Amino acid sequence: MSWLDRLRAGLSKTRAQLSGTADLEGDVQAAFTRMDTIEDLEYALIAADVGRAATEEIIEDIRRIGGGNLQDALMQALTLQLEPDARRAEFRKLGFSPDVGRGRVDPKGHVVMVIGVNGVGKTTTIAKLGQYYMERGKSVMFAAGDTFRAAAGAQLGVWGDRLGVPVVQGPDGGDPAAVAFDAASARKARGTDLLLIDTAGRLHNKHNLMEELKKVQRVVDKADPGEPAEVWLVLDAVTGQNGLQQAKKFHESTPLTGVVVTKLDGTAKGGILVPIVRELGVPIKFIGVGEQAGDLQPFDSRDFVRALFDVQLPQ
Ligand SMILES: Nc1nc2c(ncn2[C@@H]2O[C@H](COP(=O)(O)OP(=O)(O)O)[C@@H](O)[C@H]2O)c(=O)[nH]1
Ligand SMILES: [Mg+2]
Repeated sequence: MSWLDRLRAGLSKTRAQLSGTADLEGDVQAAFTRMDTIEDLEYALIAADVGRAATEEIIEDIRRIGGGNLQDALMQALTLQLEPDARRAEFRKLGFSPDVGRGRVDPKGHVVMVIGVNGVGKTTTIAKLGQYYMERGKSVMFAAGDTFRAAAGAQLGVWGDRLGVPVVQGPDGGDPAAVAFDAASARKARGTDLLLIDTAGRLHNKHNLMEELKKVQRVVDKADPGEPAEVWLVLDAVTGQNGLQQAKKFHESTPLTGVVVTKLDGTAKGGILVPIVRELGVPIKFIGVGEQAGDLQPFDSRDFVRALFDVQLPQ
């Protein structure tokens, strides 16, 4: 299966939800004369977790586009919502350029710290990212910074063996900052291109997860000044608005440079990407559409929207 087929398959639940609720076959003018089409569309977007504010803007943008096929207009308006604020304003002013939404996923620097609550897919995503960057010629290391859950280090170790990626481990229950420090020092000494640091998603009450993540960040900066240049939050699309609220808390304490949204294959609420972009103001770097190492796609708003509507992509 090509990456595009995987993406299309992964988004099938959200697609079924949208096209099953709203009739997108007609043209824009007709839709605005028979308001029930627009109401169905609003309902479908909200049911897909796009959110009210974005839904209103989407309808406004479709009105602004003013003619042509309704699905085409919806696709343009949705693509716009998946762009960060500044770019969105620019595109509204200048029109829909063909270059809207091209993803850029090369990390700045050499260290990416991966954070998020338990079960969202952090460890799996690190494995997928390792494969992705190795396929593109980068050397990769992992750090097993989730020392709280006994199985977490072993899980990353298995992925490391499978992919041929060295994994820096600490003792179970040990200090994650110590593992991160050792890994960042080793990465620098070896000149490895990329270190991906796994972290805990939950701790005993007496510890504070947010404080610990900050500490991991500080010691990495001590071992290798300026790193981690990237902090990516992994968010499970199935948790929808809940996940978004958690993401905001993480962002307040450990400013994020990117988001990876996982499990888009398991939900009809793929529209959650819109409030993630709007409310977090952080770019989505990758999306996960399955459990295999290849089920990770760099996020590209245009490809995403086209795959969502099963429209053929140009090469
Ligand atoms: N369907 C699906 N499952 C995923 C995806 N990403 C991760 N998972 C699964 O989610 C579960 C938890 O993943 P894990 O990496 O251990 O989460 P962590 O606790 O955040 O490290 C595992 O069973 C993964 O296989 C995805 O994109 N789609
Ligand atoms: Mg894990």
